[in-house]
Amino acid sequence: MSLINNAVSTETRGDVGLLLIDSPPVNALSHAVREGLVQGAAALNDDPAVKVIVLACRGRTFCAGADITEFGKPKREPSLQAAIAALEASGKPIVAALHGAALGGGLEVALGCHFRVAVPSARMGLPEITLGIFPGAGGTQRLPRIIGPEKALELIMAGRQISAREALALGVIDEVIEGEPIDAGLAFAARVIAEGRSATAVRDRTDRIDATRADPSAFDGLAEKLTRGRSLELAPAAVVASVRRSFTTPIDEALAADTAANAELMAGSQSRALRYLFFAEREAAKVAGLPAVVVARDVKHAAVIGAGTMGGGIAMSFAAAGVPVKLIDATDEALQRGIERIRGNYETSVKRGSLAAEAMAQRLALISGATDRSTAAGSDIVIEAVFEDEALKREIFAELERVCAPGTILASNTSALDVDAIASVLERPEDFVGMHFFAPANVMKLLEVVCAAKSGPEAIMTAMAVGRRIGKVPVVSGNCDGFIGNRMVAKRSAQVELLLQKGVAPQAVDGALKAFGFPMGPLAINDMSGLDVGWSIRKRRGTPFPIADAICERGWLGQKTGQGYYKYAPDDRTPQPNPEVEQLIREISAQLGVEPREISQAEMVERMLFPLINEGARILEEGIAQRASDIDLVWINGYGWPRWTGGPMFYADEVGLPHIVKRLEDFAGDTPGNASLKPAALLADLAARGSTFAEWQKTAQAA
Ligand code: T1G
Repeated sequence: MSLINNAVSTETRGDVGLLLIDSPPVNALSHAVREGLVQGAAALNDDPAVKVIVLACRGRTFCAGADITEFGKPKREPSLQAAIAALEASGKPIVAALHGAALGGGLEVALGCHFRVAVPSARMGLPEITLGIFPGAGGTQRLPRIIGPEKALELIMAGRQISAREALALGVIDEVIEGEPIDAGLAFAARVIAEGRSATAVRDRTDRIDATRADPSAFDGLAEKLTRGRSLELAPAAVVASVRRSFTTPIDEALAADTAANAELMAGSQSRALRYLFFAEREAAKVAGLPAVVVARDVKHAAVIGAGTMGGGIAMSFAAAGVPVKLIDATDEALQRGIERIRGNYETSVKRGSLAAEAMAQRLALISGATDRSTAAGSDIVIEAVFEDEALKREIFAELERVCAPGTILASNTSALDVDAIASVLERPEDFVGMHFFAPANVMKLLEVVCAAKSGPEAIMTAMAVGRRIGKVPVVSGNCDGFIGNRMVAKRSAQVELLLQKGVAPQAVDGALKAFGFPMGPLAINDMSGLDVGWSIRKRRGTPFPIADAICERGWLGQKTGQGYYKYAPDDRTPQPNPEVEQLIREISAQLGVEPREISQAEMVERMLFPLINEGARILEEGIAQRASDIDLVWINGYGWPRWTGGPMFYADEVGLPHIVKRLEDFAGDTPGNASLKPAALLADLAARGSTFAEWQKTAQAA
């Protein structure tokens, strides 16, 4: 073996040369790897004994793509495009032998090789769009040349990963190989030599793009469909433009255009935000302050208490991850209703084509039902999801503790109660933790793992691990009213009510946040969830909202009653303007003596978002959230905050904290006595020092 550098080596095995990347953890295409590929390929080309070259990787995966930590830093040659061009120009055919994940630049490297083979467990994809960029190292030019522009566009726009089997069917790879990937790659190379197989470089193929070049109408239609509703994001349009170049523009010209377009995206704030979130998700898995060697408990069986919408959604999440789950409700009737609701949800998915009929059967088989809580014994985790009644929850946990063995994780899905009060009935509070799912629980990715004062490290780590296993993004939260997300949303709700009082129509309020990138406005969401939910909380807290309360008093509770802030036609969930509500708003504003005035969309956005960011700062001060980036994940995964703006705290840094402080002070001026508009000490301090939440987080982590 001869080392090219610390990341790449070469070897010869008879007449096959091996070009090997070994750069843990994921063989990302750092400068050393790129340079090693160019020099290694040249060395093996110079070796007269070598007829065919195998490119493979050591460790758990082929190559996870460009090194994301190098983005935004000065570029060093060879670029990834240049390294791939060197492989493609190799006089001796190169076989890429894939295992683990071949993603982004990793797959682009493989597309520059002359043959691609993969072990059955390998996955491949071009996920760049999730980072706000596109596969600019030739992925948008070469993939269309082997699978056609339409299929390539679909994969790249979705950033979807495919299995080796699907890759073979599409023509992305030449063969699925069995066994240890390097050996199997070498064996394939030996056959290439024995059979005298020749290969055409992908760049020279036109057979799969000719049809689209002659008639691009199918491509155009698909592009229109896939970019619909995504006009605020920069990357989707850039993907379309680049894939279009694959059949309209000579490849070298297209590659040069790709470099320029991608550099612009990479330097922009959307890509910066999306890269930040990539690392934020990995960071969130780490829980500060726990002993170094905490091991999550193994979860083989789960139980959910309460077969309502929430409990059913949680059970569906476990079933989707292949974990057997028992759904428990007090009466047979409630249980059957719950199971029927689950079946109905699955049937809708099958009808829509998003779930295979066999998968539905498999998932239903994993969900069993019971009416006796003692049958939760034997589960490794029990999640309580009954309605918000503290006495009932205490009774349930006292019983669960009696019937379940020590070490069983006992979790509450409460969103509104004090987790310490619930845990106070337990003899083993260390096994207890809050697990706050978001509706619909089978779809929404956010999971707040709420630590009660006595929650043990293992309970916390198990909740985090099981959350990830069932496809959620778990974020640790301390115990406070509303935890992270709902505590912040309450500040936005108060401002929404004030905007209505100032005479802004519901559709204008919602329109402002939709223009910012939220998929739905807060009032349409309230109508969907039912306005009585917030009404009862306000009554309990003694915090009336004159307009919201007046709407509820008239029995207009949202979609379920045919009207709320909006009107709904029968069997139609589209919000329509509601003249009666607009009239009511005018009357109440007049009673309150509020002078109606025009408020720009930009001001509405600031009025709704800055107080929520301010509350985020308090949440950080109090240690309720571990880090600013955790708050961002809460909003992105649970509240529809547009990913490409990075979440509230990242966005605040981008806007500039001094501006936020100033605007909060302006708003406090027209609503005197509103304590939540007073800048949080942390926000005021960072703004005064010209600092950011990101810097604060870095310092806090270093300490
Ligand atoms: N660059 C740098 N670090 C990376 C990385 C990457 N591409 N991928 C992963 N890591 C780090 C990660 O932060 C973590 O670090 C550790 O590796 C293990 O990752 C021109 C420009 C490969 C499926 O988007 O999807 O190519 O936290 O915890 O669950 O077209 O990592 O341990 O310190 O996720 O086994 C496109 C990103 C790049 C793939 C493995 N590529 N990676 O998952 O481990 S853009 C991607 C993944 C591009 C070109 C463009 C996953 C994985 P730490 P992990 P895992």
